[in-house]
Amino acid sequence: MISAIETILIDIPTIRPHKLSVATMNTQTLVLVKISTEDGLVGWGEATTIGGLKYGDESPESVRVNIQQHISPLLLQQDEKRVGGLMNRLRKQIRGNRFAKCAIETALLDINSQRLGVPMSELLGGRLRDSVPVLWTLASGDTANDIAEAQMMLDLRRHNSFKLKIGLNSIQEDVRHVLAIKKALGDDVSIRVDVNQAWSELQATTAIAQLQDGGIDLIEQPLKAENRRGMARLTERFSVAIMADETLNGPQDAWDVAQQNAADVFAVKIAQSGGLTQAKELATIARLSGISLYGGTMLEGAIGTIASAQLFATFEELTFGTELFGPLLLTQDILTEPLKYHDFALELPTGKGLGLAIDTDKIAAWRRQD
Ligand code: MUC
Ligand code: MG
Repeated sequence: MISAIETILIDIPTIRPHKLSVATMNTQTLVLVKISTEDGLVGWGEATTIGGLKYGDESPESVRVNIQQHISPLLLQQDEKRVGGLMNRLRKQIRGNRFAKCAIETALLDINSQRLGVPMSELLGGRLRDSVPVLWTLASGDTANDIAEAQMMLDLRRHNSFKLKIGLNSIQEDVRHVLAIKKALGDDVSIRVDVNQAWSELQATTAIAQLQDGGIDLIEQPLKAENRRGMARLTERFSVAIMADETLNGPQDAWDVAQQNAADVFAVKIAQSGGLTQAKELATIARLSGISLYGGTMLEGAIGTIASAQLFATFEELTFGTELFGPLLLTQDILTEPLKYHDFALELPTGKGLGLAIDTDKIAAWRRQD
């Protein structure tokens, strides 16, 4: 039986300002959900987002209040083993709140896989790989700093693909910035861009032509999430891969994007999809539609990152790798043993459940007190 559900907020400074077209992040607020059972098991989930309400429509504070006031009463004293039934109940009685639902589902799956003594990936269809490739996002806002940062990551053998956050400056400045980095890092390094919806279709057409000529590998969400017909026109027009991100807020969106040929690649995000099961449905829709996969992030800490990795490890096709570097952007982590990033990849834990060594003392000391 579920005996307690707690939502914990922790504000952690980033290692440097992280500049997106929608927000500059100097701190990240981890939104952690802890579910306890009457027989003493504890499961963790995460509902972290980016930039308060600047990126998504749930804030850390709204997740906490909605879990407390509306979601917990539907779950307390229920059998935690009935994950599908409980999530179905939430989907029927709670509109939206995909991040909150994802955190709850993750914590329930954590408990159930611990009880079975298997890694969470085994409850998600089964692990097909023991690590996932991880890129790094260059978003310092300065070309020379970004090149130095990339060079350091290459030397450390931590990342050999880079995503550049653009859309804040003029098209000319952005294209110059991206192509200077591509030139400095050379042909063997994959460079992608994420525009976070900042361009009009006309701007996108001009910029993508130049980025494609310059050898850029992937263009992420260039247009507004609502403009799928525009995304379809770009996908048709250019050979460089066009990726859908903010437009994918669950399986129905994935289906519509696939039907409209509005992307070559899906960025699958567990929270944006409304949970691990729905994120898996996105991947199935992609597979059946000939769309490639990329494992996305909301720059979560260790819990959301490893929950995502547990799912992405069940994907046979993961052509564009993942961006599960969230914990590396933070100055502190909540584990007693750090995650294993090496050889341009994140190693999947082999332990039961999420497989993380969570430091509850740190969480108790750092949690927001209000
Ligand atoms: C996004 O839009 O993909 C992922 C990496 C990063 O730097 O920002 C995010 C969100
Ligand atoms: Mg994105």
